[in-house]
Amino acid sequence: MFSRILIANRGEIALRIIRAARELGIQTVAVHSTADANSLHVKFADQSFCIGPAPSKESYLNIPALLSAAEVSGADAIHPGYGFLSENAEFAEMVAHCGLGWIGPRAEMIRMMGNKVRAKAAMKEAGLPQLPGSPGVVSDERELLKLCEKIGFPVILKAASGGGGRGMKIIREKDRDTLVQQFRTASAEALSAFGNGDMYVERYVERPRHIEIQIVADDHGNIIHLGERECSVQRRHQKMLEESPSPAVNEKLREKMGKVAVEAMKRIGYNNVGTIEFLLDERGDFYFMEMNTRIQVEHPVTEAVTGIDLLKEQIRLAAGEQLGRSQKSIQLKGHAIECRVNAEDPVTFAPSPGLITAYHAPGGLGVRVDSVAYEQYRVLPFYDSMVAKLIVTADSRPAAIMRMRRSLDEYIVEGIKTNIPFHRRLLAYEPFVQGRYDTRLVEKLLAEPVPSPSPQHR
Ligand code: MV4
Repeated sequence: MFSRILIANRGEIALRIIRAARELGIQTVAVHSTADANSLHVKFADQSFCIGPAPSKESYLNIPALLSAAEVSGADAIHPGYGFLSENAEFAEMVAHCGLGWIGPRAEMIRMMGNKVRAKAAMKEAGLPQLPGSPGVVSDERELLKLCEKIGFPVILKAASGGGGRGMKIIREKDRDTLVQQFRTASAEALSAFGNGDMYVERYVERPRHIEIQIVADDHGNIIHLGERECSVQRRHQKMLEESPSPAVNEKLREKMGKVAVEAMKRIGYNNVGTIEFLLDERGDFYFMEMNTRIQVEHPVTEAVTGIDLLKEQIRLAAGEQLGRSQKSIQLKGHAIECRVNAEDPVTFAPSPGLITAYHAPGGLGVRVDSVAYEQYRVLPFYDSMVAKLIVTADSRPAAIMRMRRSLDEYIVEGIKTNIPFHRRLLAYEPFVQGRYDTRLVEKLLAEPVPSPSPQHR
């Protein structure tokens, strides 16, 4: 087992990693930018190092500074958290070359999944169902036209190095000029955004749900899944709320998705934790979309329904320990919902960094708050605007919704704007309450007239 891990991250996930490490008896090393010097992840770690000024490029993305801190501190492994360098294969490789443990999958897995075309090809080979589409990169406009004829409209153009919805174009009908023009624009945009203009094409699924399967794998070939998370509640590809289980997935479908996911991971020799994203269409058919090779923001909903500490598992597995659980031992119990509480305007969604002047987090049975916020904490403009994850667990989905509503009502955050009022609306929105929704839910909600706030929320 590791004896000291360095956390190459900040905010709630850095704290979450510290908590897991402590429970495993592992010492922790925090790194921070000058702006984060007083943050809780620095206070709670056994050691800390300032690695640069506030901008991420000069601090949390500063590889030489991170590796130096690892060396000076005597750390024997690095946990990258999510975002920042968590899916940077070169960094994972350098960490390994320095003789340090990498708390994540092997660099080759990160590299494979980072290129969406390579990932699709590998996952097709490994048996995951896929939408009709280009077998690889679309080489030119002639090939694109031919492929679209075969696939049928609508189609979607995606960037090979994209992901998370960046660099996509939907083309609804067969029109040569539109197609060629959209292809050129998309490719040019991808080139400037990701340094790679490679594009691929797929049949476009209308009104899909985004369902992802959590994978846990050791270095000895043992692989299981921990069920699914429903991630369709998004705005502009930013997830706002996640739940597990998905209201759209029954036992039979879960078993089917889980089985093909685990089988595919066995075939490629995947290790550590990972998430396979699927599109689920209205007929109940599902298709591989992308794979994430990191611990995800929304991992707590899976922890809540499985009772498994995913971070402790991840660290243990990275140290070479056996999984020590069978698929049969995994039982989903109850229902969990996570709301991402962001420092942003609830109507315009513009970031709203600043000083929190009053703070009181909800509590009580079945309520978990993962956050580094407190009264007098300053939400910084340099980093993402998530200030807390509010996770509730209850016996059933209706009970979880009631618990989330009362938790949101208890949450006091003053001095900055937050999206808590948005979450209140969402938790009262009939399509959400019914569990009958798809990736357009937030758009539909935002098209409705804004209700006037109830007396206790003014
Ligand atoms: C799609 C799709 C429909 N058909 N692919 C968006 C994020 C990126 N990972 C893939 N995305 C989509 N790919 C096909 N063939 C619809 C989306 C999509 C979406 C997916 C998941 C969650 C929210 C979404 C919002 C809009 C579009």
